[in-house]
Amino acid sequence: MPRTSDLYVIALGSNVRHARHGGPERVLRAAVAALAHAGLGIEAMAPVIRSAPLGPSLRRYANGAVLVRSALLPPAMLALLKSIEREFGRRGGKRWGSRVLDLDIVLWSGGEWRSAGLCVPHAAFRLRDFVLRPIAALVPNWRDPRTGFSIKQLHSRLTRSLRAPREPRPDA
Ligand code: PH2
Ligand code: MG
Ligand code: MG
Repeated sequence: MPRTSDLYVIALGSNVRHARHGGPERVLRAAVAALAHAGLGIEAMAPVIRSAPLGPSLRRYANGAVLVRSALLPPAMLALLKSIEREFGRRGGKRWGSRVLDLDIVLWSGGEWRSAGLCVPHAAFRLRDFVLRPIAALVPNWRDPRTGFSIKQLHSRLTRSLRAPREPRPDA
């Protein structure tokens, strides 16, 4: 069967204001418009959340996720996302440093993909609340091809483990 369209879950992040688009949440909305303009079918967008920075940056992030339809294979999708990041003024910069726009492929309906510089599902998405929370609002029943857990299950396992150290043990 020829490949007519695949689904992708793309995570969006921003913690730097853009001169024209405005603050991080506006950057994410402008980025979704740019994805549509580039020919991707926007099926749904998760509510944007604010999150504390993970890593050295001090500014809070806006994080979000979109479900998109496209016939592109993962390497072509990655190249498109990188070109949109550059369009928004993103330059190389420090690993995990502040960024005006970050677009990551998290999930692909084709399952797993590995090639130079690209790993789908995203290598760390199961450990990040700011990635899983928007995606759980978007596609709660999508199954992670690696673990077999649904996004909803991955998210509740993560938030349980994040909260666990503060919970008194029954026998404490
Ligand atoms: N992205 C990073 C590093 N740290 N922290 C938050 N809260 N949100 C992000 O999107 C994020 C981050 C590298 O991509
Ligand atoms: Mg990222
Ligand atoms: Mg990235």
